[in-house]
Amino acid sequence: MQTEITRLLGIKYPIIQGGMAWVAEHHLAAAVSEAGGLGLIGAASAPAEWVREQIRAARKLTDKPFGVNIMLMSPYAADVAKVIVEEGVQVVTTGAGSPGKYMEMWKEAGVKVIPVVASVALAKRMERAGADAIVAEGCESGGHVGESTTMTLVPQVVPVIAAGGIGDGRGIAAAFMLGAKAVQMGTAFVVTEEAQVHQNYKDKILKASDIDTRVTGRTTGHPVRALRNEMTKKYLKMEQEGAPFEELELMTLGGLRKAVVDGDVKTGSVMSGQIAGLVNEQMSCQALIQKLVRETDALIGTLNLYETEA
Ligand code: TUI
Repeated sequence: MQTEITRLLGIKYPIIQGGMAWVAEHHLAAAVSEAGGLGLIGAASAPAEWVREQIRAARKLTDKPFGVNIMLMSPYAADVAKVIVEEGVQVVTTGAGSPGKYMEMWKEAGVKVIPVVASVALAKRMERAGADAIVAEGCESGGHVGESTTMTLVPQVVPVIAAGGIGDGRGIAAAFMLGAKAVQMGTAFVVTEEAQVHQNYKDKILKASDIDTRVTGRTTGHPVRALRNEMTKKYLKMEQEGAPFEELELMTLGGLRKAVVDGDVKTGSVMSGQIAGLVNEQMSCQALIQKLVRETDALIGTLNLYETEA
């Protein structure tokens, strides 16, 4: 399954783990990289020194490449951007904004830059700015989402890393048919054994059906997809009634920690993609990646979709 993305990143399989806030810490990232994918540490809204410690801890668990995801709305984004260079991280992915102002520093340091985008326009801008690759993320994803679906977005950005709504080998094969050269998956990795996520959170994903996610914050400019619960119900009601922006924001941002760490899946924010309905089994990262590779290969292994000529 070698593609231009596996070669760029020096990984065995074209499978990248999403840089999920509170979820993507060093145990998960190292396990995914050890299993042949690309693990990511999600810097989210954490201080730069926490990110530095996470990078060093991941290095103790794997000598394979892993990356860091920067959430650009974080107040610490600029400091984290520097830590990435100082610690010699090979790959950075970015979310929730445009990484333009850090691009030069990273490129100079030889860091591979992969912005996550939700629109064709931003993908083109990032390509012009010197991005090494792009993740096109459809609105089936969990967390912060855009408007376009994976099915419509991916073929307009190729070659690309596809994200949003991918949960098994059929999804990966479909993404490759659309012109993707790798995939990024989040929800499927949340329920793995190595993910340091409260069991209540994992159980909610494992039990979810196809229609169980809601998007809050469409009116605040920060639409976030999460599994429906007391919080999403209250949020959507308050949003309809025109509650102030700050009050609404606090419910999702602070709520994610509550759900992931404390296991409060009633009033916390259980961010998840729509594919939760298909994610029904808890296993190790190694077992998951092996299953994905087997399934994908059985569907498209003979089609020669992996390699692209220059
Ligand atoms: O970033 C994500 N997903 C996320 S970030 C996150 S933390 C958070 N939690 C609550 C509210 C807000 C953030 C949870 N999930 N995915 C990548 C992604 N980036 N999807 C869409 C975008 C995006 C959005 C706007 C990229 C750029 C952008 O604006 C760019 C510009 O023009 O400045």
